[in-house]
Amino acid sequence: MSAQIESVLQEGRLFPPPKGFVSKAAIAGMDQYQALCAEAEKDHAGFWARLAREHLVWHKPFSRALDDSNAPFFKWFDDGELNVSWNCLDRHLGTPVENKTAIVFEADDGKVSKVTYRELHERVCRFANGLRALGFQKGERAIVYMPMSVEGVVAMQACARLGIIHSVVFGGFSAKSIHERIIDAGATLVITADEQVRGGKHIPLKPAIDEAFAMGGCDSVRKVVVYRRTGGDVAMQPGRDMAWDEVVAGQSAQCEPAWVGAEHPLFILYTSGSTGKPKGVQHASAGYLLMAALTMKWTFDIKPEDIFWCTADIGWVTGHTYITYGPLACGATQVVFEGVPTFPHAGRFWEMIDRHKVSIFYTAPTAIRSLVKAGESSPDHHPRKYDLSSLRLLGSVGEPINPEAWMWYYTNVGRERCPIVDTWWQTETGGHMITPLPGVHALKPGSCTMPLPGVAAAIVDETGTDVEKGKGGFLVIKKPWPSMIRTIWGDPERFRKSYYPDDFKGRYYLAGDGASRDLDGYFWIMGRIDDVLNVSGHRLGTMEIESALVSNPLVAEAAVVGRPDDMTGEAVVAFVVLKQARPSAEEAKRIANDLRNWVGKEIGAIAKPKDIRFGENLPKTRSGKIMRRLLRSVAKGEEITQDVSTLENPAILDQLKQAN
Ligand code: 6R9
Repeated sequence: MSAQIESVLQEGRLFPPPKGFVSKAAIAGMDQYQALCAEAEKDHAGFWARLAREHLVWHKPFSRALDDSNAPFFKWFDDGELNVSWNCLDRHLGTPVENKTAIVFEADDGKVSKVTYRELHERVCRFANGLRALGFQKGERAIVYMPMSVEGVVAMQACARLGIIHSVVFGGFSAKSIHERIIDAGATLVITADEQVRGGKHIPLKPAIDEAFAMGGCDSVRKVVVYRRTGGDVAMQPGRDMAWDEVVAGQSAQCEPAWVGAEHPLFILYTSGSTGKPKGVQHASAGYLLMAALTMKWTFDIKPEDIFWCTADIGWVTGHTYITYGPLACGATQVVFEGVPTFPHAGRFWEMIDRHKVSIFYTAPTAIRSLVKAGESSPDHHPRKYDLSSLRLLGSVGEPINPEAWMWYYTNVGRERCPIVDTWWQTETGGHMITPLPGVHALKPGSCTMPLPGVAAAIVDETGTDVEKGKGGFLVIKKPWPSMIRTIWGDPERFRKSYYPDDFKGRYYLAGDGASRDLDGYFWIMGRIDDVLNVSGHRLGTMEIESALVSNPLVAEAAVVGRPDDMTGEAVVAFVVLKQARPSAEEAKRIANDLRNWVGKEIGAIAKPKDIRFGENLPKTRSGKIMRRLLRSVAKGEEITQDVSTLENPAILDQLKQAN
């Protein structure tokens, strides 16, 4: 890691906030930022309590901010009551926001439709009433497997309105992944669509649900609601499956929300960890919503006239916080996009920014990298060909952004006028944690700069002691914060072990990222320190992919590592030992292809290994541990300079070096 740290710490370019920005920003200048930090430092719980009173509307006020009596199972604003959907919709009724556009939806084929806050409220109420009429109530779990659509947002908001805990499964995940999540969450309801449309192609969704049911054990589910996106031909099982239109038919446009305690779980979102099984990250209602609303104001400086566009999918946490909840809680107008950045051409994003006069644009480094390539190779679709003068702020999320991609984004998209907020956060943190504030921080390409006020981020060594500036270490958060993960659904012990491990005496939240601070106190994120890969901004556990591979009848053993990749950040490389003798080159190609598709079916297309190598064995220590460090070097094509004296079977390395 140290070579990496050295190279980024040499980044000397500095971009101060534009003058006009500072005076109008929600946090206007370094003095205000420091004053907020000092307020939090003085009274951490009191600071968050003040913000929770100012930014949320409570049905019943809370009397206590933080309950840390059962740490690390922290509770925030525990005796207060509210409803998250009420805070996103009803609070705007009777205000000028009521008739404002909430969502500008652009379909894959370019068709645009708009929904005002009043209309969105009506649609959420009708759907919630329909679910209520079917007997669904507070505390039940719903799997949402939906395309990017207004209905996807409506489904999530309707669940929140009734206190039903949603668990959105990304539309790219396989039937097997849905099956696992239905069972782990004990879901009673599934909300899906016939098909999704991306890049001009129809991709089936409902058939994946049927396939999941066919695997057995999904008896907890009482209803599957199917939204008709394309009218594609899908099987409907009488009694169990019901059309969306049927659910809302005849329902009232008013729906009394279920008032819930602040700590009532709002959602579960599965994410990859160090072991084979994805973790159901559980979030609470009030604390989560507070951070969603607050960071819209602090980080994105959202103003009534802004047009906000977050390009994430609602299947990831970014889509939860910065599509379904944050923008609505702030009464903002946002763009929701069904399709992909390169269809029908590589200028789609820039064309849409121009068409909808987007002023705040939030995307991922992987999308930027692919558009750099596309724009350079097809000059007609380069961002400079479009009118991007509506933009005033850019954002990045999901993985470290390399300084070259940052400069391209800053120059070609932001035209050197727009600050870039490089927001570091995680599924577990609920909202931004370390990020520039556009009216405060001078930017350094590749650095997420400084923690938000009230976020006690630090870098420590393995004993939990702060490291000196300029040195690398573990990124931790030393104090609880309102939008933090509450537990892993059904597995509190795994929560404690994963995030508050005994190594740090259980004191600090361990993020799982390596990081360093430079002499100015800026944070630089170096990537995961655990067995989690970041492929195109998506988290994938190496163990998860290994389990998928070994479940194939041909495979005896598998080890998966990451390799740096220009386009996807990291690429998946799998080392596989087959049960049969080592295959011929020809056969190896075919089996590698079959195994790729197998992983696609087991987890989802994003997890398919880019490179599969076969060997008679894997490099192991005499005690039988796979030497992953070595495999990482082999995957990168590096000379092996590590000590191999503990290696049981050194000859194996030569076999594994041969790519297929
Ligand atoms: C929001 C989200 C979390 C992991 C995180 C880190 C990486 C996210 C980043 C970043 C550097 C940034 N990550 N944002 N690394 N700079 N601005 O992506 O959540 O899918 O849970 O991933 O992504 O490694 O630990 P999630």
